[in-house]
Amino acid sequence: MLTFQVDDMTCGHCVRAIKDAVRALDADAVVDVDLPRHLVRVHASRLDAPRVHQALEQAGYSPVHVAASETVPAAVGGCCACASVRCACAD
Ligand SMILES: [Cu+2]
Repeated sequence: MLTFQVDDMTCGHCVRAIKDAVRALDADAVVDVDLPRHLVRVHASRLDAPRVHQALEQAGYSPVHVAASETVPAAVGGCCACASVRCACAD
């Protein structure tokens, strides 16, 4: 499993764009997104971290690869910056 912290993933639109970017590399990839914590987990045996990182960058995001053993801090600060789509972390 590859885990990325993507702090500029802020809403459902971003989630879809990120999933699409990963699945463009590997149609069988499973992408779990934890939007409140800005985490993207990719389950794909055919992909490695640099390829996923590059795809997310090309989709317009700033991913940081997180080693599996690292604990990820809880999301800091406010909520979604996208006004057009309802943010999943608003509840
Ligand atoms: Cu967004």
